[in-house]
Order: sequence, then C-alpha cells, then structure tokens
Amino acid sequence: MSEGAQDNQEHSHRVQGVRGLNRRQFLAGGVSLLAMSASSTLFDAQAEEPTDATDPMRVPGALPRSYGERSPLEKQVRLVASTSSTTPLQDLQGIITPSALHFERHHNGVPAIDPTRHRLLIHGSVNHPLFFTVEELKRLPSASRIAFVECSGNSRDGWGDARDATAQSLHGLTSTSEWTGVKLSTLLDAVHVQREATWMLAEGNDAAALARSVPLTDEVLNEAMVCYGQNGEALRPEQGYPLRLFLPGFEGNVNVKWLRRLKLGSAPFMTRWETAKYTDLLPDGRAYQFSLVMEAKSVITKPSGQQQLRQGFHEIQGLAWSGRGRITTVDVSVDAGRTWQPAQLQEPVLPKCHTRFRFPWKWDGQETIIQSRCLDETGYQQPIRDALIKVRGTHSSYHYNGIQSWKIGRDGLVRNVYA
Ligand SMILES: Nc1nc2c(c(=O)[nH]1)N[C@H]1C(S)=C(S)[C@@H](COP(=O)(O)O)O[C@H]1N2
Ligand SMILES: [Mo]
Repeated sequence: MSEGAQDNQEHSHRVQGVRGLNRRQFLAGGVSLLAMSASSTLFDAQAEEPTDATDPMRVPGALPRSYGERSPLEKQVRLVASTSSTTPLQDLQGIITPSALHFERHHNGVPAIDPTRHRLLIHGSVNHPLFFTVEELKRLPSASRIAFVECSGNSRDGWGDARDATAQSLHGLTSTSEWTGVKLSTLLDAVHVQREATWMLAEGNDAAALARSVPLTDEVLNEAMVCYGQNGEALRPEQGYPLRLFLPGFEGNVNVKWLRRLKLGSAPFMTRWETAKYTDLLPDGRAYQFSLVMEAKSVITKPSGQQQLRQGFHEIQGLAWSGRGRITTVDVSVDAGRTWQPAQLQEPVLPKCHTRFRFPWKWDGQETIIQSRCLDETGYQQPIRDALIKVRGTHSSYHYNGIQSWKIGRDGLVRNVYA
C-alpha cells in the first residue's frame, strides 16, 4: 500500500481509536520499535471514542489569544519551598527550560521592580562612573547565549542520606535558558576601568541585598553578561527582572538578580555571601572560598526517582552539563556500574549548557541500578560518590556532583540509592 493510501485509510478509521495511528508510528520507527512493541502493552491503549461535542474535527477551535498558556492538561510544575523552587527535570524535553518552570532561589523574596525607574550603577576603580537605565542598556550591542544556571546547593542531599527522592527534588536547582543582554566587557569599556581593578562586586536590588565578588579573569571578561532577556522575552521577575548578571558556568549565587550595582576594586569585597555562606567546609576544618565553577554533572531523568517502570523498552534519557565547557561523553550503566556504554548526545551540544543524552534499553524486570557519568572537554569526569566524599568530606552543603544511582526494584519502582 502506498503511504498516501495508507494515510487515507487511517484517516477514515480515525474514530476507531489510536491503533491505526500507532501502526504508522511503528512503520516509521523501524524494526526495533516494532520488535519491542510486540513484547509490551505500552501501545495497546484504546482511546475513548469522541462524541460529536468533543470531537475536535466537529467543533470550531479556540480563538487566538494575546499571551499563550500551555494546554490545561499539562500538569508538570515546580516544587515550591519557602525560598526556592525546583525544575521538574523528569518532565522536560530537549534542553530549554520553559521560563515558567525555571528553578528559583531567592534569599528574601522576588522584588517588584519598575524597569523605567531601575538603574545600574558602575563605579569604584573606574575613571567614568555611570548610571544606565534599562532602556539605555538595551540600545547597546547585545548577544544571546543558551546556557545553564545551577545553584551550588543543587543535589546537596547527595552529601547526606536522601530517600524517596525524585530527579526534581534532588537535582532540580538547575535550568537552561537562552539569555540575552550586553557583554560585561562592553559596559566596562564604557566606564574606563582602572588598571588596579581585578575584582568586581555585584549587588542586587532585593531585600536580601545579595552581593558577591567576582574575579575579573579572562573567562569572566569574555563571557559575563548583564542580561535583560530570557527565552525570547524579558527576564521573568523570579529570574531577576529587569536585569541580572549572568556568569556562564559559575555557581548560581554569583548570577546576581535584580542587578543594581557593579563596583570595581583591587580585592574581593568579602561579603557575608562569600564568608558565612557559599564556602565549602573540608574534613580538616578549612574551607574552600570562591569555589565558583560548577563541575560536570549528569543525571538520568527518565526513568528516575519514584517513577513506576514497566518491563520492556525504555529510552533512558537525562541531562549532563559542565561549568567548564562542553560535555564530550555520557556513559550509561544499566548493571550497577559493572559495565558502561556511551549514550547518544542530542545536538546541539553547547558549552556550559544542559546536554540531553539518550540510551535505548529494555528492562527485563530484574532488580538493577542505572547510572550515568559524564566527561567534559577539559577531561574532567564526574566522580563516583565515594571518591567525591573522600576529597570533600560531608560537611559541605555545596557543589555535590557525584554519580546518581537509581535502583529499579522488581516491582518497577525507581528509588534513589547510594551505590
Ligand atoms: N539579588 C539576588 N540575586 C540572586 C539571589 C538572591 O537571593 N538575590 N539568589 C542567588 C542564588 S543562591 C541562585 S542559585 C540564583 C538562582 O537564580 P534563579 O532564581 O534565576 O534560578 O540566583 C542568585 N542571585
Ligand atoms: Mo544558590
């Protein structure tokens, strides 16, 4: 039968449910999909027959609307705590996090800022201190970049003894957006930075008055941006509307939101956010300070914690990212780390950006543990938990990037375990 004839036949059998459509999907999907469907009940669901009133081919559809919403049938949401919310990593597709699902972390709420009254001051060790309005900033040469933001407290339960966790509750303090703004170097050129300036203080216009020191390294000068855009529109209030400092690959905390001030100086400013907080206590009682880079991490999001698995075919999927550059390899183990096989990396694979990986797998119903580990372009490999703890101890709350293990029980329930 020709493809067209088959289409017509399927169209006329439309009201018979999803079987006809699935047949076409099988044919398009090739042999492996066909083989696996025979052994699974996944594709046998029979759709309810629409009545005239619910048949979308018999009633006119909705009218255009000025600002869109997702389908009311889509229910995935952020998990909200008092000062943060997590991205439902297990429900995402591709690499972009919808702005409405971008994780949030704020130390004293989301301020309401009028962009027409907001100013960014750049001062300190500069020859020409300047105030910028948001409008003035937007008139400057701009750039866009797709990259992740991750709170250094993400995955912190890995240091302890997390139970019944989900991909979202464990690892959901990271999201990826397309960020648009003005390069920091463009702004620094405008104020004529003095030779002595090697550090920069960034301060937010929120009730926490969060302020962090950033070293003016080549990396920062090349990559930092003052952003006003997120995924094609203005920043969301939760992400720093109207302006945020964006430092690709650096811990979330220095990506100062509601940015009001940049002050140049010759030393770090030693704010409470880099002394009392956001330092990493080591086993010997000393602490790392200014551990700004987010090291490589990966997590299988499908299947993941608290999901219920059926026997048969699954495309294992997950996300991998590194604050040092591109992800070059993600390996997957489906036998508790005994053997590893490379996963397919979904294009585009961008530096300092979530990268989706895929790995076809057939679950035979036996108890097992599935894991992923990633390698970045600097040759850094995500460590197993024991190796990480050996170096870092368990006193820290930040920068946990150990390999995530999901145990699948005979009952098909997926659980977080330490392997
Ligand atoms: N002004 C200000 N900036 C801030 C914060 C804050 O509380 N106030 N929280 C920081 C922390 S701890 C993180 S992890 C990121 C979170 O960014 P997001 O809320 O856009 O995901 O913003 C950072 N920037
Ligand atoms: Mo954070």
